[in-house]
Amino acid sequence: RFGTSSAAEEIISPSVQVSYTQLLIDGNFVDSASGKTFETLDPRTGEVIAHVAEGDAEDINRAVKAARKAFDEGPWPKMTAYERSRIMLRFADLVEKHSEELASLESWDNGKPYQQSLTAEIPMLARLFRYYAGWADKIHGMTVPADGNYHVQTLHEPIGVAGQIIPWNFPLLMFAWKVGPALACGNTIVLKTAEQTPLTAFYVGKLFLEAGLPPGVLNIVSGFGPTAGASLASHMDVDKLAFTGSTDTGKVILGLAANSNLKPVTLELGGKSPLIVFEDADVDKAVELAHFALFFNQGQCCCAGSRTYVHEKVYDEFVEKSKARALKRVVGDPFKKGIEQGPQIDSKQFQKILKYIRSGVESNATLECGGDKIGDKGYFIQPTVFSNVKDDMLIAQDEIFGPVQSILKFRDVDEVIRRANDTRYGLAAGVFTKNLDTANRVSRALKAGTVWVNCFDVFDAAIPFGGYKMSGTGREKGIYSLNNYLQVKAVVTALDNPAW
Ligand code: TXE
Repeated sequence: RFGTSSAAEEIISPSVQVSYTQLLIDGNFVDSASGKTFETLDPRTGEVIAHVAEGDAEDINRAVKAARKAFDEGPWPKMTAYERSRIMLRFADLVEKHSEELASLESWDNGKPYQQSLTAEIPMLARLFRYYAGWADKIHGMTVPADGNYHVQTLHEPIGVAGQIIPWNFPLLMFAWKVGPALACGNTIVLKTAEQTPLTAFYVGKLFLEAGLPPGVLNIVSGFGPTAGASLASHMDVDKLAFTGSTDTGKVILGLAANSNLKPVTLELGGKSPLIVFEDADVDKAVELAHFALFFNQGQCCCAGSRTYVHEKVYDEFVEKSKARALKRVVGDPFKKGIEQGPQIDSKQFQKILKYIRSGVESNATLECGGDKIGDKGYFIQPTVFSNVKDDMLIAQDEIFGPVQSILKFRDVDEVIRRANDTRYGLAAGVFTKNLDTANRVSRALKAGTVWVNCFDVFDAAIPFGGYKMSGTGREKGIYSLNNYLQVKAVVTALDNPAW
Protein backbone atom coordinates (compact mmCIF):
# COMPACT_ATOMS: atom_id res chain seq x y z
CA ARG A 1 0.00 0.00 0.00
CA PHE A 2 3.05 2.27 -0.07
CA GLY A 3 2.35 5.50 -1.89
CA THR A 4 -1.10 4.46 -3.03
CA SER A 5 -3.15 7.16 -1.33
CA SER A 6 -5.55 8.55 -3.91
CA ALA A 7 -4.66 12.07 -2.75
CA ALA A 8 -1.09 11.25 -3.69
CA GLU A 9 -1.76 11.42 -7.40
CA GLU A 10 -1.80 15.15 -7.87
CA ILE A 11 1.50 16.82 -8.76
CA ILE A 12 1.80 19.88 -6.54
CA SER A 13 5.05 21.52 -7.49
CA PRO A 14 5.50 24.19 -10.12
CA SER A 15 7.90 23.20 -12.85
CA VAL A 16 11.37 24.54 -12.24
CA GLN A 17 14.50 24.85 -14.33
CA VAL A 18 18.09 24.45 -13.27
CA SER A 19 19.55 27.89 -13.96
CA TYR A 20 22.84 27.82 -12.04
CA THR A 21 25.36 24.99 -12.34
CA GLN A 22 28.66 26.87 -12.18
CA LEU A 23 30.84 27.78 -9.23
CA LEU A 24 30.15 31.11 -7.57
CA ILE A 25 33.52 32.83 -7.16
CA ASP A 26 34.09 36.54 -6.57
CA GLY A 27 30.53 37.42 -7.54
CA ASN A 28 30.55 35.52 -10.86
CA PHE A 29 29.31 32.13 -11.97
CA VAL A 30 32.30 30.40 -13.56
CA ASP A 31 33.35 26.99 -14.88
CA SER A 32 35.78 24.94 -12.85
CA ALA A 33 39.43 25.53 -13.73
CA SER A 34 39.70 22.00 -15.12
CA GLY A 35 36.47 22.40 -17.09
CA LYS A 36 35.23 19.16 -15.50
CA THR A 37 31.62 18.59 -14.49
CA PHE A 38 29.76 15.88 -12.56
CA GLU A 39 26.18 14.66 -12.63
CA THR A 40 23.63 15.42 -9.97
CA LEU A 41 20.90 12.77 -9.93
CA ASP A 42 17.17 12.66 -9.27
CA PRO A 43 16.76 10.19 -6.36
CA ARG A 44 13.28 9.24 -7.64
CA THR A 45 14.76 7.66 -10.74
CA GLY A 46 18.56 7.81 -10.63
CA GLU A 47 18.41 9.92 -13.80
CA VAL A 48 20.60 12.97 -14.41
CA ILE A 49 19.12 16.35 -13.45
CA ALA A 50 22.09 18.46 -14.50
CA HIS A 51 25.84 18.56 -15.05
CA VAL A 52 27.49 20.71 -12.44
CA ALA A 53 30.96 22.28 -12.34
CA GLU A 54 33.38 20.03 -10.47
CA GLY A 55 35.60 22.19 -8.32
CA ASP A 56 38.92 20.96 -7.00
CA ALA A 57 42.06 22.38 -5.37
CA GLU A 58 42.57 25.10 -7.94
CA ASP A 59 38.99 26.34 -7.63
CA ILE A 60 39.25 26.32 -3.85
CA ASN A 61 42.41 28.45 -4.23
CA ARG A 62 40.56 30.91 -6.46
CA ALA A 63 37.63 31.07 -4.05
CA VAL A 64 39.85 31.53 -0.99
CA LYS A 65 41.74 34.30 -2.76
CA ALA A 66 38.46 36.11 -3.51
CA ALA A 67 37.25 35.67 0.07
CA ARG A 68 40.60 36.88 1.43
CA LYS A 69 40.48 39.99 -0.73
CA ALA A 70 36.88 40.74 0.26
CA PHE A 71 37.89 40.38 3.89
CA ASP A 72 41.22 42.26 3.88
CA GLU A 73 40.31 45.04 1.49
CA GLY A 74 36.65 45.20 2.28
CA PRO A 75 33.98 46.08 1.83
CA TRP A 76 32.39 43.40 4.01
CA PRO A 77 34.05 43.71 7.44
CA LYS A 78 34.34 47.46 6.91
CA MET A 79 30.65 47.98 6.25
CA THR A 80 28.59 48.98 9.22
CA ALA A 81 26.93 46.11 11.01
CA TYR A 82 23.60 47.72 10.19
CA GLU A 83 24.36 47.59 6.46
CA ARG A 84 25.33 43.91 6.71
CA SER A 85 22.16 43.21 8.59
CA ARG A 86 20.04 44.92 5.92
CA ILE A 87 21.55 42.77 3.16
CA MET A 88 20.73 39.64 5.14
CA LEU A 89 17.17 40.86 5.65
CA ARG A 90 16.79 41.61 1.94
CA PHE A 91 18.07 38.11 1.22
CA ALA A 92 15.43 36.60 3.54
CA ASP A 93 12.72 38.53 1.64
CA LEU A 94 14.03 37.16 -1.67
CA VAL A 95 13.99 33.62 -0.28
CA GLU A 96 10.31 34.04 0.50
CA LYS A 97 9.63 35.54 -2.90
CA HIS A 98 11.24 32.54 -4.61
CA SER A 99 10.08 29.92 -2.13
CA GLU A 100 8.29 27.71 -4.66
CA GLU A 101 11.25 27.48 -7.06
CA LEU A 102 13.62 26.89 -4.14
CA ALA A 103 11.42 24.19 -2.60
CA SER A 104 11.06 22.47 -5.98
CA LEU A 105 14.77 22.48 -6.62
CA GLU A 106 15.52 21.24 -3.10
CA SER A 107 13.07 18.34 -3.40
CA TRP A 108 14.21 17.48 -6.91
CA ASP A 109 17.87 17.26 -5.95
CA ASN A 110 17.31 15.66 -2.52
CA GLY A 111 14.07 13.65 -2.80
CA LYS A 112 12.36 15.11 0.28
CA PRO A 113 8.60 15.80 0.09
CA TYR A 114 7.94 19.10 -1.67
CA GLN A 115 5.42 20.07 0.99
CA GLN A 116 8.12 19.70 3.67
CA SER A 117 10.55 21.85 1.69
CA LEU A 118 7.93 24.52 1.10
CA THR A 119 6.29 24.73 4.51
CA ALA A 120 9.20 23.92 6.84
CA GLU A 121 12.61 24.33 5.33
CA ILE A 122 12.27 27.44 3.20
CA PRO A 123 10.55 29.38 6.01
CA MET A 124 13.27 28.23 8.42
CA LEU A 125 15.92 29.38 5.97
CA ALA A 126 14.43 32.87 5.89
CA ARG A 127 13.87 32.85 9.65
CA LEU A 128 17.48 31.92 10.33
CA PHE A 129 18.85 34.78 8.28
CA ARG A 130 16.49 37.24 9.94
CA TYR A 131 17.60 35.95 13.33
CA TYR A 132 21.30 36.43 12.50
CA ALA A 133 20.64 39.75 10.79
CA GLY A 134 19.36 40.82 14.19
CA TRP A 135 22.66 39.84 15.82
CA ALA A 136 24.91 41.70 13.34
CA ASP A 137 24.72 45.02 15.22
CA LYS A 138 24.54 43.52 18.70
CA ILE A 139 27.99 41.99 18.98
CA HIS A 140 29.61 43.67 21.96
CA GLY A 141 33.00 43.44 23.59
CA MET A 142 33.53 44.18 27.28
CA THR A 143 35.49 46.40 29.58
CA VAL A 144 37.56 44.38 32.02
CA PRO A 145 38.33 45.44 35.62
CA ALA A 146 42.03 44.42 35.61
CA ASP A 147 44.55 45.11 38.39
CA GLY A 148 46.74 48.20 37.92
CA ASN A 149 46.24 51.49 36.18
CA TYR A 150 44.93 50.26 32.85
CA HIS A 151 41.91 50.59 30.69
CA VAL A 152 41.16 47.08 29.40
CA GLN A 153 38.65 46.27 26.71
CA THR A 154 37.88 43.27 24.53
CA LEU A 155 37.08 43.64 20.84
CA HIS A 156 35.02 40.89 19.23
CA GLU A 157 36.32 40.71 15.67
CA PRO A 158 35.44 38.48 12.72
CA ILE A 159 37.93 35.61 12.31
CA GLY A 160 38.49 36.08 8.58
CA VAL A 161 37.87 33.55 5.82
CA ALA A 162 35.53 30.78 6.96
CA GLY A 163 35.59 27.41 5.18
CA GLN A 164 32.32 25.52 5.42
CA ILE A 165 31.55 21.97 4.26
CA ILE A 166 27.94 20.82 4.28
CA PRO A 167 26.05 17.54 3.73
CA TRP A 168 23.09 16.60 1.55
CA ASN A 169 20.31 15.81 4.04
CA PHE A 170 19.22 19.44 4.59
CA PRO A 171 21.13 21.36 1.92
CA LEU A 172 19.48 24.74 2.49
CA LEU A 173 19.24 24.55 6.26
CA MET A 174 22.87 23.51 6.58
CA PHE A 175 23.72 26.46 4.34
CA ALA A 176 21.78 28.74 6.70
CA TRP A 177 23.26 27.34 9.93
CA LYS A 178 26.76 27.95 8.57
CA VAL A 179 26.44 31.12 6.49
CA GLY A 180 24.07 33.07 8.80
CA PRO A 181 26.34 33.50 11.84
CA ALA A 182 29.51 33.83 9.71
CA LEU A 183 28.07 36.78 7.78
CA ALA A 184 26.54 38.41 10.84
CA CYS A 185 29.99 38.51 12.44
CA GLY A 186 31.59 40.02 9.33
CA ASN A 187 33.50 37.02 7.96
CA THR A 188 33.86 36.05 4.31
CA ILE A 189 33.10 32.50 3.20
CA VAL A 190 34.07 29.61 0.95
CA LEU A 191 31.33 26.99 1.15
CA LYS A 192 31.57 23.51 -0.35
CA THR A 193 28.25 21.81 -1.04
CA ALA A 194 27.66 18.06 -0.93
CA GLU A 195 28.16 16.32 -4.27
CA GLN A 196 24.63 14.85 -4.08
CA THR A 197 22.89 18.22 -3.71
CA PRO A 198 24.70 21.14 -5.33
CA LEU A 199 21.75 22.96 -6.89
CA THR A 200 19.99 25.09 -4.28
CA ALA A 201 23.13 26.70 -2.84
CA PHE A 202 23.88 28.24 -6.24
CA TYR A 203 20.32 29.52 -6.42
CA VAL A 204 20.52 31.21 -3.03
CA GLY A 205 24.01 32.45 -3.91
CA LYS A 206 22.39 34.32 -6.81
CA LEU A 207 19.74 35.70 -4.44
CA PHE A 208 22.48 36.97 -2.14
CA LEU A 209 24.08 38.88 -5.02
CA GLU A 210 20.68 40.33 -5.82
CA ALA A 211 20.31 41.38 -2.19
CA GLY A 212 23.52 43.42 -2.49
CA LEU A 213 26.15 41.11 -1.05
CA PRO A 214 29.52 42.36 -2.35
CA PRO A 215 31.55 40.03 -4.63
CA GLY A 216 33.87 37.59 -2.88
CA VAL A 217 31.99 37.61 0.43
CA LEU A 218 30.21 34.31 -0.27
CA ASN A 219 31.91 31.86 -2.64
CA ILE A 220 30.28 28.51 -3.40
CA VAL A 221 32.21 25.54 -4.78
CA SER A 222 30.57 22.26 -5.72
CA GLY A 223 32.73 19.16 -5.87
CA PHE A 224 33.82 16.03 -4.05
CA GLY A 225 35.10 15.52 -0.52
CA PRO A 226 38.60 14.15 -1.04
CA THR A 227 39.41 16.86 -3.61
CA ALA A 228 37.54 20.14 -3.08
CA GLY A 229 36.61 19.40 0.56
CA ALA A 230 40.08 18.30 1.61
CA SER A 231 41.69 21.32 -0.11
CA LEU A 232 39.44 23.64 1.84
CA ALA A 233 40.10 21.88 5.16
CA SER A 234 43.88 21.97 4.65
CA HIS A 235 44.11 25.44 3.11
CA MET A 236 46.69 27.68 4.78
CA ASP A 237 44.67 30.83 4.20
CA VAL A 238 41.36 29.62 5.64
CA ASP A 239 40.98 30.90 9.19
CA LYS A 240 38.14 28.74 10.47
CA LEU A 241 36.38 25.57 9.38
CA ALA A 242 32.85 24.34 10.03
CA PHE A 243 31.75 20.87 8.98
CA THR A 244 28.59 18.79 9.12
CA GLY A 245 28.73 15.16 8.03
CA SER A 246 29.87 11.72 9.13
CA THR A 247 32.03 11.11 12.18
CA ASP A 248 34.66 9.39 10.02
CA THR A 249 35.01 12.40 7.71
CA GLY A 250 34.98 14.69 10.77
CA LYS A 251 38.13 12.94 12.01
CA VAL A 252 39.82 13.39 8.63
CA ILE A 253 38.92 17.08 8.61
CA LEU A 254 40.26 17.66 12.10
CA GLY A 255 43.53 16.04 11.00
CA LEU A 256 43.75 18.22 7.88
CA ALA A 257 43.12 21.36 9.93
CA ALA A 258 45.71 20.34 12.54
CA ASN A 259 48.34 19.51 9.95
CA SER A 260 47.92 22.74 8.02
CA ASN A 261 47.45 25.99 9.93
CA LEU A 262 45.65 24.78 13.09
CA LYS A 263 42.46 26.53 12.06
CA PRO A 264 39.72 26.15 14.69
CA VAL A 265 37.11 23.57 13.67
CA THR A 266 33.48 23.04 14.62
CA LEU A 267 32.02 19.63 13.83
CA GLU A 268 28.43 18.44 13.73
CA LEU A 269 28.57 14.68 13.20
CA GLY A 270 26.55 11.49 13.46
CA GLY A 271 24.20 10.32 16.18
CA LYS A 272 22.32 7.38 17.64
CA SER A 273 19.84 9.29 19.72
CA PRO A 274 17.77 7.55 22.40
CA LEU A 275 14.10 8.34 22.78
CA ILE A 276 12.75 7.07 26.10
CA VAL A 277 9.07 6.37 26.67
CA PHE A 278 8.10 5.93 30.34
CA GLU A 279 5.04 3.96 31.41
CA ASP A 280 3.10 7.10 32.38
CA ALA A 281 3.49 8.75 28.96
CA ASP A 282 0.54 9.33 26.66
CA VAL A 283 1.21 6.27 24.50
CA ASP A 284 -0.61 7.43 21.37
CA LYS A 285 1.21 10.74 21.39
CA ALA A 286 4.53 9.04 22.08
CA VAL A 287 3.98 6.60 19.20
CA GLU A 288 3.32 9.46 16.80
CA LEU A 289 6.28 11.52 17.99
CA ALA A 290 8.64 8.54 18.00
CA HIS A 291 7.50 7.76 14.45
CA PHE A 292 8.19 11.36 13.42
CA ALA A 293 11.51 11.38 15.31
CA LEU A 294 12.79 8.47 13.26
CA PHE A 295 11.09 8.66 9.87
CA PHE A 296 11.21 12.43 9.29
CA ASN A 297 13.28 13.30 6.20
CA GLN A 298 13.46 9.60 5.15
CA GLY A 299 15.30 8.88 8.40
CA GLN A 300 18.19 11.01 7.17
CA CYS A 301 18.60 13.17 10.27
CA CYS A 302 21.70 13.31 12.41
CA CYS A 303 19.46 13.59 15.49
CA ALA A 304 16.96 10.87 14.46
CA GLY A 305 15.45 9.08 17.46
CA SER A 306 16.98 5.81 16.36
CA ARG A 307 16.94 3.91 19.67
CA THR A 308 13.39 3.92 20.97
CA TYR A 309 13.44 2.67 24.59
CA VAL A 310 9.96 1.76 25.86
CA HIS A 311 9.00 0.75 29.39
CA GLU A 312 8.02 -2.93 29.65
CA LYS A 313 4.51 -2.10 30.91
CA VAL A 314 3.56 -0.32 27.68
CA TYR A 315 5.99 -2.08 25.33
CA ASP A 316 3.62 -4.43 23.49
CA GLU A 317 0.99 -1.75 22.97
CA PHE A 318 3.67 0.68 21.76
CA VAL A 319 5.14 -1.82 19.28
CA GLU A 320 1.72 -2.71 17.88
CA LYS A 321 0.77 0.93 17.39
CA SER A 322 4.17 1.86 15.93
CA LYS A 323 3.84 -0.91 13.39
CA ALA A 324 0.33 0.24 12.45
CA ARG A 325 1.60 3.82 12.05
CA ALA A 326 4.55 2.76 9.88
CA LEU A 327 2.26 0.72 7.64
CA LYS A 328 0.15 3.84 7.12
CA ARG A 329 3.13 5.97 6.10
CA VAL A 330 2.68 7.17 2.53
CA VAL A 331 5.82 6.70 0.47
CA GLY A 332 6.18 7.88 -3.10
CA ASP A 333 7.03 10.69 -5.46
CA PRO A 334 7.89 13.71 -3.27
CA PHE A 335 6.09 15.98 -5.70
CA LYS A 336 2.72 14.34 -5.11
CA LYS A 337 0.22 15.52 -2.55
CA GLY A 338 -0.01 13.60 0.73
CA ILE A 339 3.43 12.01 0.42
CA GLU A 340 5.22 11.64 3.76
CA GLN A 341 8.35 9.90 2.56
CA GLY A 342 10.36 10.17 -0.65
CA PRO A 343 13.40 8.24 -1.84
CA GLN A 344 16.75 8.00 -0.01
CA ILE A 345 19.43 10.30 -1.35
CA ASP A 346 21.49 7.91 -3.47
CA SER A 347 22.43 4.35 -4.19
CA LYS A 348 25.24 4.30 -1.60
CA GLN A 349 22.88 5.25 1.26
CA PHE A 350 20.15 2.98 -0.13
CA GLN A 351 22.49 -0.05 -0.10
CA LYS A 352 23.80 0.86 3.35
CA ILE A 353 20.28 0.92 4.79
CA LEU A 354 19.28 -2.40 3.20
CA LYS A 355 22.46 -3.94 4.61
CA TYR A 356 21.51 -2.79 8.13
CA ILE A 357 18.01 -4.19 7.69
CA ARG A 358 19.52 -7.58 6.76
CA SER A 359 21.78 -7.35 9.79
CA GLY A 360 18.74 -6.70 12.05
CA VAL A 361 17.00 -9.81 10.70
CA GLU A 362 20.15 -11.92 11.02
CA SER A 363 20.69 -10.85 14.61
CA ASN A 364 17.14 -11.98 15.45
CA ALA A 365 15.42 -8.69 16.08
CA THR A 366 11.72 -9.05 15.20
CA LEU A 367 10.89 -7.46 11.84
CA GLU A 368 7.42 -6.01 12.50
CA CYS A 369 6.95 -4.45 9.07
CA GLY A 370 8.81 -3.23 6.01
CA GLY A 371 12.31 -4.52 5.43
CA ASP A 372 12.62 -4.12 1.68
CA LYS A 373 13.02 -1.64 -1.13
CA ILE A 374 10.00 -0.36 -3.07
CA GLY A 375 9.89 -0.75 -6.83
CA ASP A 376 12.83 -0.98 -9.21
CA LYS A 377 13.39 2.68 -9.92
CA GLY A 378 15.02 5.19 -7.59
CA TYR A 379 15.90 4.66 -3.96
CA PHE A 380 12.63 4.03 -2.09
CA ILE A 381 12.63 1.93 1.09
CA GLN A 382 9.67 0.60 3.06
CA PRO A 383 9.16 2.14 6.50
CA THR A 384 10.68 -0.57 8.67
CA VAL A 385 10.09 -1.35 12.35
CA PHE A 386 12.14 -3.78 14.45
CA SER A 387 11.10 -4.83 17.96
CA ASN A 388 13.01 -6.95 20.50
CA VAL A 389 16.15 -5.04 19.61
CA LYS A 390 19.11 -5.54 21.97
CA ASP A 391 21.78 -2.95 22.77
CA ASP A 392 24.59 -4.98 21.27
CA MET A 393 22.98 -5.40 17.86
CA LEU A 394 24.51 -3.35 15.04
CA ILE A 395 21.14 -1.72 14.31
CA ALA A 396 21.20 -0.34 17.87
CA GLN A 397 24.77 0.88 17.67
CA ASP A 398 25.43 2.30 14.22
CA GLU A 399 23.88 5.30 12.52
CA ILE A 400 21.65 3.76 9.81
CA PHE A 401 20.41 7.09 8.42
CA GLY A 402 17.27 5.58 6.93
CA PRO A 403 13.63 4.68 7.69
CA VAL A 404 14.40 1.91 10.18
CA GLN A 405 12.97 2.15 13.71
CA SER A 406 14.46 0.03 16.50
CA ILE A 407 12.33 -0.49 19.62
CA LEU A 408 14.03 -1.70 22.81
CA LYS A 409 12.50 -2.65 26.17
CA PHE A 410 13.52 -1.32 29.64
CA ARG A 411 12.45 -1.77 33.28
CA ASP A 412 13.67 1.14 35.39
CA VAL A 413 15.08 4.65 35.25
CA ASP A 414 18.68 3.93 36.26
CA GLU A 415 18.90 1.10 33.78
CA VAL A 416 17.58 3.18 30.88
CA ILE A 417 19.85 6.15 31.67
CA ARG A 418 22.87 3.84 31.66
CA ARG A 419 21.84 2.17 28.40
CA ALA A 420 20.89 5.43 26.68
CA ASN A 421 24.34 6.86 27.48
CA ASP A 422 26.20 3.72 26.48
CA THR A 423 27.06 4.96 22.98
CA ARG A 424 29.93 6.79 21.31
CA TYR A 425 27.46 9.44 20.17
CA GLY A 426 25.72 12.23 22.09
CA LEU A 427 23.76 14.46 19.75
CA ALA A 428 20.16 14.39 20.98
CA ALA A 429 17.64 12.51 23.11
CA GLY A 430 13.91 12.40 23.81
CA VAL A 431 12.10 11.81 27.11
CA PHE A 432 8.38 11.06 27.24
CA THR A 433 6.75 11.18 30.66
CA LYS A 434 4.14 13.14 32.60
CA ASN A 435 6.27 13.04 35.75
CA LEU A 436 8.25 16.25 36.19
CA ASP A 437 10.81 14.62 38.49
CA THR A 438 11.52 11.89 35.97
CA ALA A 439 11.78 14.43 33.14
CA ASN A 440 14.21 16.61 35.10
CA ARG A 441 16.30 13.75 36.40
CA VAL A 442 16.67 12.04 33.02
CA SER A 443 17.31 15.20 31.01
CA ARG A 444 20.15 16.11 33.37
CA ALA A 445 21.62 12.61 33.29
CA LEU A 446 21.62 12.17 29.50
CA LYS A 447 24.88 13.00 27.73
CA ALA A 448 23.45 14.72 24.70
CA GLY A 449 23.56 18.22 23.21
CA THR A 450 19.76 18.46 23.02
CA VAL A 451 17.08 16.79 25.15
CA TRP A 452 13.51 17.08 23.94
CA VAL A 453 10.89 16.43 26.63
CA ASN A 454 7.49 15.32 25.32
CA CYS A 455 8.45 16.62 21.88
CA PHE A 456 11.12 15.95 19.27
CA ASP A 457 12.93 17.75 16.45
CA VAL A 458 11.91 21.18 17.69
CA PHE A 459 14.29 23.50 15.89
CA ASP A 460 14.45 27.21 16.26
CA ALA A 461 17.05 29.69 15.10
CA ALA A 462 17.67 30.65 18.75
CA ILE A 463 18.14 27.12 20.16
CA PRO A 464 21.74 25.85 20.13
CA PHE A 465 22.45 22.50 18.50
CA GLY A 466 25.51 20.25 18.65
CA GLY A 467 26.97 17.12 20.10
CA TYR A 468 28.63 15.52 23.10
CA LYS A 469 31.27 12.84 22.54
CA MET A 470 31.79 11.71 18.93
CA SER A 471 28.76 13.67 17.71
CA GLY A 472 30.95 16.74 17.41
CA THR A 473 32.39 19.86 18.94
CA GLY A 474 30.89 23.33 19.23
CA ARG A 475 27.32 24.53 18.91
CA GLU A 476 25.43 25.97 15.96
CA LYS A 477 22.40 28.28 15.97
CA GLY A 478 21.49 30.75 18.66
CA ILE A 479 23.93 33.07 20.36
CA TYR A 480 26.39 30.18 20.77
CA SER A 481 27.19 30.04 17.07
CA LEU A 482 28.54 33.60 17.06
CA ASN A 483 31.54 32.49 19.15
CA ASN A 484 32.56 30.15 16.32
CA TYR A 485 33.06 33.12 14.03
CA LEU A 486 34.63 35.68 16.35
CA GLN A 487 38.13 36.39 17.60
CA VAL A 488 38.51 38.08 20.96
CA LYS A 489 41.18 40.75 21.15
CA ALA A 490 42.17 42.23 24.53
CA VAL A 491 43.33 45.84 24.28
CA VAL A 492 45.21 47.02 27.37
CA THR A 493 45.88 50.76 27.56
CA ALA A 494 48.06 52.32 30.24
CA LEU A 495 46.40 55.29 31.91
CA ASP A 496 48.43 58.41 32.58
CA ASN A 497 46.66 59.44 35.73
CA PRO A 498 47.03 57.45 38.91
CA ALA A 499 43.87 55.62 39.89
CA TRP A 500 41.44 57.85 41.73
O1 TXE B 1 29.14 11.71 4.53
P1 TXE B 1 30.46 12.58 4.42
P2 TXE B 1 28.38 10.79 3.44
C1 TXE B 1 26.36 10.28 8.08
C2 TXE B 1 25.29 9.26 7.78
C3 TXE B 1 25.64 8.81 6.41
C4 TXE B 1 27.16 8.82 6.49
C5 TXE B 1 27.90 8.90 5.18
O2 TXE B 1 25.39 8.17 8.67
O3 TXE B 1 25.14 7.54 6.12
O4 TXE B 1 27.45 9.97 7.24
O5 TXE B 1 27.40 9.97 4.38
C6 TXE B 1 32.46 16.08 2.39
N1 TXE B 1 37.56 16.16 3.19
N2 TXE B 1 25.94 11.66 7.80
O6 TXE B 1 29.33 9.85 2.79
O7 TXE B 1 31.51 11.85 3.67
C7 TXE B 1 31.45 15.61 1.37
O8 TXE B 1 31.83 16.00 0.06
C8 TXE B 1 36.67 17.16 3.22
C9 TXE B 1 25.51 12.42 8.93
O9 TXE B 1 27.57 11.64 2.56
O10 TXE B 1 30.79 12.98 5.81
C10 TXE B 1 30.19 16.29 1.87
O11 TXE B 1 30.20 17.66 1.48
N3 TXE B 1 35.36 16.98 2.99
C11 TXE B 1 25.28 13.82 8.63
C12 TXE B 1 30.36 16.22 3.40
O12 TXE B 1 31.75 16.02 3.61
C13 TXE B 1 34.90 15.74 2.75
C14 TXE B 1 24.95 14.26 7.29
C15 TXE B 1 29.60 15.07 4.07
O13 TXE B 1 30.02 13.86 3.54
C16 TXE B 1 35.79 14.63 2.73
C17 TXE B 1 25.46 13.40 6.25
C18 TXE B 1 37.17 14.89 2.96
N4 TXE B 1 38.08 13.91 2.94
C19 TXE B 1 25.91 12.13 6.54
N5 TXE B 1 35.07 13.53 2.45
C20 TXE B 1 24.83 14.75 9.71
N6 TXE B 1 25.63 14.95 10.75
O14 TXE B 1 23.78 15.35 9.58
C21 TXE B 1 33.77 13.90 2.33
N7 TXE B 1 33.67 15.24 2.49
